[in-house]
Amino acid sequence: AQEARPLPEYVAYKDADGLIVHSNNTIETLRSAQGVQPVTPDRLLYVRNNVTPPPASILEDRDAWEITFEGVGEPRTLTLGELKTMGVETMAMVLQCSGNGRAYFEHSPGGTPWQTGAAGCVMWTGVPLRTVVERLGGAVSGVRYVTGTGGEEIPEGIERLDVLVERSVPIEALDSIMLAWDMNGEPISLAHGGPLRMIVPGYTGVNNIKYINRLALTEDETDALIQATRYRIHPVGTEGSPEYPSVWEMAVKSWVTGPSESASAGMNQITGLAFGGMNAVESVEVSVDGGETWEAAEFIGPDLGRYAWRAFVLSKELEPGTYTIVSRATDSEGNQQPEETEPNEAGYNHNGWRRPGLEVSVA
Ligand code: MSS
Repeated sequence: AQEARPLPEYVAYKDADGLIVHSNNTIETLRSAQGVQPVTPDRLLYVRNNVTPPPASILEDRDAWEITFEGVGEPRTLTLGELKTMGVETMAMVLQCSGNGRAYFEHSPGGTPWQTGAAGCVMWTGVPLRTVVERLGGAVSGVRYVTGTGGEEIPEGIERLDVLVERSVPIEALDSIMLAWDMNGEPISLAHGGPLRMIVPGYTGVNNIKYINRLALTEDETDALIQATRYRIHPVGTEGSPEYPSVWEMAVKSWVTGPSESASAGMNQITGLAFGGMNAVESVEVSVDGGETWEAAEFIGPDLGRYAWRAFVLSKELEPGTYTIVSRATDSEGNQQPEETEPNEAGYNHNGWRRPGLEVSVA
């Protein structure tokens, strides 16, 4: 077996026993550690950085952090301290990497082979973007996107647009976007984007720009490659380009978190997590025979709203034998997880129910 990699310095406080370290910038949560937790604590939350995070010194004086607003009536730069005076709200949201579940695509896409752990449910506190935009004179006419820019320093000699973490999302998201400074009731850690992060509820991880220092309402999508060619849904064997859909809205999804490989005969609690992406999750079914027959699971724990996930359980007697346990969720609009996800070259947006199934032997 491959030796487990140690946690990198900037996330040394995290819980190594509940995490899989793929690389310094890609760390996922073990399913068993996700369990039935309605909110994922920082110490277990997955990490994905496309470039090296900024130095921790950016957190020394959080309220002095500056963000420039463009594409509004009165463009200007505001400090985080000023943003905090404008409004405050708290929202729970599933933060999920676009590549979560990539390991389940049969064509072995390049990139981190995330299983179910590049996802967490997080409470964000911050100011609604709508409030800030209104204070700055409203959106100028003709804008179609909200474009956020990450505050990482781009090293000399590297083409800026090749590595810049800058994403554009459709202007419709303006009404739900939050500029957040707290995560789970604490100032956001460096790993997760402090001092200030753009939160786009229902959208995949990459759209949630950490260390945001510029927010522009724009007519066009950014030319940064992370938008133009990467994070696009395109057929296997093709190159990404702006003609293909971007990874934006998340779809309904669920997976089982326990029991893991082995269990004892008798009563068992089959647990998991389910969310609807853009819509609330409505119901979940569990199958212990690989999808031949299904039984309704029950939600447990609090309902933290449309963009949050919910834990579920099916209490079930299991005789000795081998079981293939899978779950299948349905959202409030009646959308149900497919059995398989249509393959796409880079392995994004996996939400098929079959492949994340658990083989459990009961003795
Ligand atoms: N932001 C910034 N600034 N940078 C980077 O790198 N990344 C992305 C987001 N944001 C980045 C950002 C991604 S890609 C993801 S997932 C996310 O983030 C993650 O988060 P956390 O907190 O978990 O780490 Mo995929 O779709």
